[in-house]
Formats: sequence, C-alpha cells, structure tokens
Amino acid sequence: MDTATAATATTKVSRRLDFDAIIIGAGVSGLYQLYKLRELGLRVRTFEAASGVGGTWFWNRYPGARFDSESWTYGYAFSKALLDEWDWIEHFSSQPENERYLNYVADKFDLRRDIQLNARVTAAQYREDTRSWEILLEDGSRHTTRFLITAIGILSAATMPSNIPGVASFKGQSCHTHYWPKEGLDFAGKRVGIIGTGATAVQAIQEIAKSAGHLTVFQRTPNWCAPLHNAKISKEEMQGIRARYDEILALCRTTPGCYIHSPDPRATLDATAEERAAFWEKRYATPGFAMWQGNFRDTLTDRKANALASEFVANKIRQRVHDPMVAEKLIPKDHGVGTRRMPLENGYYEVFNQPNVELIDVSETPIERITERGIQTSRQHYAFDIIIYATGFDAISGAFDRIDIRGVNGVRLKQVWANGPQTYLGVFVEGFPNFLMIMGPHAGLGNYTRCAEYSVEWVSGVLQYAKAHGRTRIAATAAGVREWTDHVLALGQGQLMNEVGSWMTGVNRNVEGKQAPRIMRYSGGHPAYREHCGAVAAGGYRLLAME
Ligand code: NA7
Repeated sequence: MDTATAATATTKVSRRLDFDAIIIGAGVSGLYQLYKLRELGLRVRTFEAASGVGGTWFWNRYPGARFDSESWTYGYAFSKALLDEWDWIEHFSSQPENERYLNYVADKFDLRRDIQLNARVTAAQYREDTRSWEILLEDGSRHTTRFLITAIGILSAATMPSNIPGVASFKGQSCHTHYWPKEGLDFAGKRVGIIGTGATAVQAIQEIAKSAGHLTVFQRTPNWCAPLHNAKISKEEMQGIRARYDEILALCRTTPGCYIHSPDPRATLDATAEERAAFWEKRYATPGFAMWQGNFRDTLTDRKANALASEFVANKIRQRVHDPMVAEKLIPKDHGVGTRRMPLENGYYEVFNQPNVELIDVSETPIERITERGIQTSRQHYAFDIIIYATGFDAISGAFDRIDIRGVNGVRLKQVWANGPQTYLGVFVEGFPNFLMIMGPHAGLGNYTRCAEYSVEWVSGVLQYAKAHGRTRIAATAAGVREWTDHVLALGQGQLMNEVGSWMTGVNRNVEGKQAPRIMRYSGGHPAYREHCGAVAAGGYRLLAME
C-alpha cells in the first residue's frame, strides 16, 4: 500500500460516525443482536418503528395469536439465567405472554437504553468515501453507522387486498390482523366479516366465533390445518422442561426446521396401509407441527406420498365438519398437505358447525368491493359491524422493499432483487457493503428464534473478526453470491413447497410482481445451513471481501 492509499484508508477508518452498528428492528432477532453487539463493545443503536419492543409479538394482538412452536423451544437459548428464571405457562404461548417475555428480556439485559422506539427507518444509503451507511428516519433525522444490520422480520410487511376497491369507504370498524388495536375489539353480538384463511385467520376465527353474533369467513384458498393440542404447563412440568433444556435444544439442532419434530426416516410406501394410518393418527394427535415436520420423509417431495397424506387429513376434515358441502370447501384441492405453512388449530373445523358461522368461497363468488356497510360479492351484499383483514404479508423480501435501501453507486436493493433474491448465505448482498441481514432471503428458516439466534451469532462473529482485524469494509463477492444463489436454487428443485404459491415462496397476489412462486428460503434444512455458514467462518470468511 503506498502512502497516499494508506492515508485514505486511515481517514475512512477514523472518520467519526454516529454508531459502529445500527440495527433496524427490536423484535426477537433485533433484541438479541443488540445484546451481542454490546458484548463486542460496539456503539450500537436500534431503531424500531413500533412504540414497544417485540416485533411480531408487539404487533399481532388479534385474539388467538400464539406460537405454533412449543414455547420452550421458541424462547432464547443464549442465557442460562433466562432459561432458569422464565416459566412458560402454556405449551404454545399466547401473544400477551410472548410480548411480556420479550419485554422481560429487554429489561433483564438493560437493552432499552440503546433502543429508539417510534423510529421508522425509511431509507438507507451506503457511502463509499466513509465506508458507512446513512439512514433516514420518518421524522427526517439522519444517523451514520459503519455497519447496518436488518432485523426486520420475515412477516412484518402486512398487505391489504389490493384487488378489492372501497376499503376506505367502510363505516364500521375494520383492521388488518397485524395492526390490531391495543384496546382490542369487542365482537359480542356483532356481525363480523373476515377475509383470509391463512394461519393468522385460523387462529383468529376460532376466537372471534365464540362471541360474534354472526361471523362470515371469506375464503379464497383453504389450507391444510392440523390440531395444535395446546395445554397449560404446571410448575412441576416446567421444572421438568427446565431440567431437560440442554437435551431439548440439542434435539432442535438436529431437525431440519429446528423444531422438536423431525421426519420419519421411512418413505410413505415403505409402510403398509395400516401402518400409515396408525402413524398419521399418532401424528395428528401429537401437539405442534408433528403432522407437517414429522411426517414420512418423502411427504414434501413425492406427489404420490403427498396425496396419501393429504387424503388422511381430508378425511379428518370430513369427519369434523357436519355439512359435507362445507367440508369439501375447506379441503384444499390445488395443493397438497404441508406444501404451504400448515396452520395449527384448536377447534377450527368445528367452528363451521356453529349456527353463527358461515363460509363464503370467494373463488366461486368473488368479492367485488367493500361498501359503506359491508362486503359486496358477485352474488350478494353482506352487512357487517366489523371487517377483519387477515390478508397476510409481503413476506421475506417485503420489509426490505419498503425501505429505500441503496448500495454502491445508489443502486436500489429492490431493483437488485426484482427477479428474486440473490444473497451470500442469506446475510450479504453484492454491492451493499457493511449491510448484514438477520434471517434474510435464502437463509435457513424454521422455528424462528432458533434460526434467528444462529443468524445473530454468525453475524456477530463476522463483526468480531472485522474488529479484531481492523477491517472496515465487508462485502459479498460476485462469486460468493453466485455460488450461494445457485446452491439454494438447486436445493429448492423437487421440493413440492416451492411449486406452490404461498408466503414461503414469496407469492402475494396483492403485491405487483409477486404473483409467481420463487425460491425464497434455503431448503436444505437448518443443520446443513449452519454447516455451510460455519465452514465459511472457519475458513476466514471465504468469498467475502474484507478490507
Ligand atoms: P397468509 O398465510 O399469507 O394468509 C393470507 C390469507 O388472506 C390467505 O388465505 C389469502 O388467500 C387471503 N387473501 C389475501 N388477499 C386476499 C384477497 N385480495 N382476497 C381474498 N383473500 C385474500 O398470511 P397469515 O397472516 O395468515 O399467515 C402468515 C404467517 O404468519 C403464518 O404462516 C405464520 O407463520 C405467521 P390465498 O391463499 O392467497 O388465496
């Protein structure tokens, strides 16, 4: 390095920036990232759009919102003290408890002093001259940082039905499930309409149907649901769980989705018809994702196997729903069991036996518009006091698209990903130095906290390395991004899930350009994902350019 270059490099390093790292988001991943970066001695600031911490568990306050992962597998594992002190009260914990937990974590680790709430990041621009990022908040303030870390969640950009006019004209109460009012909604005796039948709607419908005068469910596509089998956890049971935490967390490290459930090693047709029926009965009676994550190993790759498993669940629906016409409407016909994220339910199908609940198949009678008083379909008008939009999210890349993120030469991230995400390990993007994503596209996905904890630790490892080696610029290389993207796309082939439109394949028919399935996540299982990332780190961050 000549003297002039060395001098420039020194200027780049020493120029005073507001922060060493800025984290966007104070949800499950953002809170832990803040904790880790403080451990490294970095000057960190977290910006969070909400008025409280918790991310998903701050926003989604709709009745019935809860984990579908066992609570004791979803909590943070990084702190033995936290594991020792926190008692989960249900096997599948509800939103109020989850929000309380994340607030407890924020307090326990004194995280709040570095978190700015009500601070929505609207834009971020990389500056090559200072090897830094400048971020812009909604209030017009600007902040500079060496590293920018997104912890913005995979399901945080809620979407309204863009194809239905008149939403603003409705005179009653209405809201998207994600933006549920803190004071709640009173359904007692009211006429309620809900649009959507994804995992959110399934949880909400079960609860709303208990008190609503009349509930009308507008379904475009039915989903395959399985029973959650939730239960309270007694003090003694919690003690037993606590004593087994090492074992439980070790188990989660071995399974593809970091759940306690793992696929049966047999192929579906290795078992006789009787063995299959007994196996599925057992899975159906097991709490949590057993029917999805713990099915025969070929359920999500072999069409014939999938059809057999689907038929088993279809028959369950037929048994549980009294009206055969309604039952048939609730049975998916365009995709097989488990090829979309499987909603877990607690009496969802029985709700449709209630006299105050009606199912409208929107594919038969499309919604034409929202009116002042309700919903107009091609067949009739339905009057409502309350309309709920359970219409989902622009998942995985949507939260990135909503921030004007610009890398080297002002290139926009949204543009780079216009034909699908391209990343290195789901963490880095070429042309966006010092920009690191927690749970970015093409990263391993599953039990959220288990996966996010790994991502945070891996990202913290890179930053620790950069600090130790005096590196101020970390960038993905073209070769790295090509290698990872090719690998992820190749792994995704032959997976039935990747052929079906759902948030997991980046499909949201309410968002322009997101109509067709794409490979959005790493399909090789989380253990393999960790192996790749671990090898990159062990090899001195292969295919990353660090200066
Ligand atoms: P999902 O699973 O994406 O479900 C959204 C639902 O809303 C789904 O049933 C959609 O039907 C329906 N929808 C969306 N837009 C419309 C319009 N315009 N008209 C009619 N119906 C519509 O989101 P969730 O919030 O339920 O769950 C997301 C994840 O959050 C969940 O899996 C958990 O992991 C947490 P479609 O299927 O597109 O025909």
